[in-house]
Amino acid sequence: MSLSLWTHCDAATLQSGAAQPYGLVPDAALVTEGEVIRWIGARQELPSDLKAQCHAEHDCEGALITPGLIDCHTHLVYGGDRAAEFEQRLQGVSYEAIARQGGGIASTVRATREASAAELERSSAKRLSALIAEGVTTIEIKSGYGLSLEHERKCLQVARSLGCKQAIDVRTTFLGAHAVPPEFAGQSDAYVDSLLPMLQSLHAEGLVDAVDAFCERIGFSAAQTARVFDAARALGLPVKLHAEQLSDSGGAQLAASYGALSCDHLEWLSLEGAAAMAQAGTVAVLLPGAFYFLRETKLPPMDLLRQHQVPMALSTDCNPGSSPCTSLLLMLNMACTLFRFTPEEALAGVTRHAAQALGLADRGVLAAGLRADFALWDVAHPAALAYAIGANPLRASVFKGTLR
Ligand code: DI6
Ligand code: FE
Repeated sequence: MSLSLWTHCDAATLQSGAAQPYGLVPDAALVTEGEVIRWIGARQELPSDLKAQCHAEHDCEGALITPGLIDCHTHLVYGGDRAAEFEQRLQGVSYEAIARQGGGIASTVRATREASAAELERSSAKRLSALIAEGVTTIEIKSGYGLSLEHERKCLQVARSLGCKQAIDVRTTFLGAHAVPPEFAGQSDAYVDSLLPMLQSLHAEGLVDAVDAFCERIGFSAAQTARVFDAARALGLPVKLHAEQLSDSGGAQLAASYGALSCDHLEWLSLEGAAAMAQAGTVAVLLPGAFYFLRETKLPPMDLLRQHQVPMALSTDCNPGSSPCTSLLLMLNMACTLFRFTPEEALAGVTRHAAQALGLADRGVLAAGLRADFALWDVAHPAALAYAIGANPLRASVFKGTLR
């Protein structure tokens, strides 16, 4: 396998416990071997025999290198949009009230069911391209707007297909327990019954990497969520949960008891919930786009999460209802301004901790032996990535060792 050398750069490795903030290595060198990082460190310490084996050399012209960004919570594949609902909300109708009137998620379910796979792929590919253009190399995509075997399958197949056609790694999550579809109106338990064989089929078809649910008073109860998680556990699939977004439903404790990879949203997280997550090693995925777009006022308990040393990830939550957002860089900025993340916490939130939220140990930091997914930025300091609003300083990105 041929080796490539990357020099004339500073590297923010994001390695945990590094002596320097951001794991920063000034004047770094990086050696890739195929899809993997073979060596990274200070250029002066690069072993000469390794350097001699490098067939290609890339001059990064002073760029800052970070791990490829990871968007660990998206609902990227959907039909239609909710611009009219946005107008309603601006006139004072709440997100929950719209959902109760049959709008909200249900309206996107209608549009998603009506769309062909090709149409869904076309609209989703545009959103995905916007994320890739900001250095995203891994994305999680949830189902949850199909809500029947046929339409959940269609959405998950579109997600897989996007991952085959674009230079990005797609991880899929089954979110059948997102809302009760119209054909099960008033029968949410019967709908949950139907999810169990649905999950089995989709998993057998290789379409599911993890399982999620919306545990909320306008979603599913803790008991219903537990049944979905039992089905996931029987199939050996990891779980994650939309928890405590609009109220404290005890979802975090429940998810932690299943060893969940992550709990997401968490504005209403309690002390007990945070302690349970810390104990289980569950990542907190915070979603400032949804907080902003729904004009929420209850902040996630950042100090509680820090005290319990719960790893914090950040994501776009890209979806048509609560976060129609395709900029992960904007989330860095919003996490700092709205949630009081430090820029270093924010960058760890879209790299190291986002990888952890997906259960992926082979990426999220720059280190020997890990995937050669990284981004080259036209910035002098990593804090600049969280600082700018609406700028895109990406110069290039590398996916599995190849410039894209
Ligand atoms: N919470 C969210 O923020 C998204 N899903 C969820 O369970 C929003 C989904 C939507 O409004 O379409
Ligand atoms: Fe979400």
